[in-house]
Amino acid sequence: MANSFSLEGKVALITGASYGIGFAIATAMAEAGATIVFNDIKQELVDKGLAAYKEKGIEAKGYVCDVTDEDAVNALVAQIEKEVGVIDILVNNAGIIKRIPMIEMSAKDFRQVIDVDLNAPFIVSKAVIPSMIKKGHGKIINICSMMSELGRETVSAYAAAKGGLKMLTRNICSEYGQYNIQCNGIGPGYIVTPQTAPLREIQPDGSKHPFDQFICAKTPANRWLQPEELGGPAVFLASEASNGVNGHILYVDGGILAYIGKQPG
Ligand code: NAP
Ligand code: GCO
Repeated sequence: MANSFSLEGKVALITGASYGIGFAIATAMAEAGATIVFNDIKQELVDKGLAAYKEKGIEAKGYVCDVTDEDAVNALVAQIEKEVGVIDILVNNAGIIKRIPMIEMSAKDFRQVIDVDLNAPFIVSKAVIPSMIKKGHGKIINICSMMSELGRETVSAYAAAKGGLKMLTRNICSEYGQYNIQCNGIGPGYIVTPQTAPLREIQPDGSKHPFDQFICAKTPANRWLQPEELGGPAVFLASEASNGVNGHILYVDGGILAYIGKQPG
């Protein structure tokens, strides 16, 4: 059974993985035996990521690539296949959020979030699937969100993208499952990363950010999750242990979606 969780001999591309959730998932996959390849949008971030992986004893390969640029993504995949090998595991992790009330949000801002969080997973998946078909197997993991299921104020573009990503996950499953390609999602709850730092800022009076208090009250364990807590679920969905799982969104949220929330007082 242990071998079915092994990623030995597998090449994993994790997008936007210089730090944050992508870095944590890549680290876990490396510990399971995968060869790690990642990209980021700026060379300085790729260099920062390479140093961080090296510190953990991981010889990752890093490339500069904007995942919204289809030509750049196709060139990246070709370069990886030439320099490292065919991509067995793709994690569509790169993402942005803009927290703006919908009627104050420009169409440009809305489109930018959709571009990174939904169009890019389409572009990168489209680039890697042909070689997965030729190889006879593949794993695609889309990083979804609580906002794949729930809305909240100021995140209309992000929720629309992550809701769409849930359905793209199901559609890749439907179209390519016949080629032994499994496409699933991970839906993280509220994770301690730079993306959520503004929601956890200590207030001038030294108190916790109201949103921080809100999320703790919505989480049965009364805490935010750490990026490392996504590693095991990601290794599972990247391994042969999950070959029977397809089109599924695995929520790693500490129970938020199951819980009405702690009563005040
Ligand atoms: P993060 O700290 O903001 O990291 C996002 C990464 O994506 C950064 O390395 C960023 O690079 C990269 N990126 C952004 N746009 C890119 C582009 N066009 N091309 C290539 N790379 C790009 O975010 P995170 O918290 O680790 O989140 C990672 C994923 O998990 C995202 O999809 C996010 O929506 C999702 N998620 C996060 C949480 C959470 O609570 N943190 C919960 C659920 C889902 P730059 O630094 O150069 O922008
Ligand atoms: C927000 C947060 C969330 C998290 C995550 C929750 O503003 O509500 O940024 O969107 O990033 O997606 O699963």
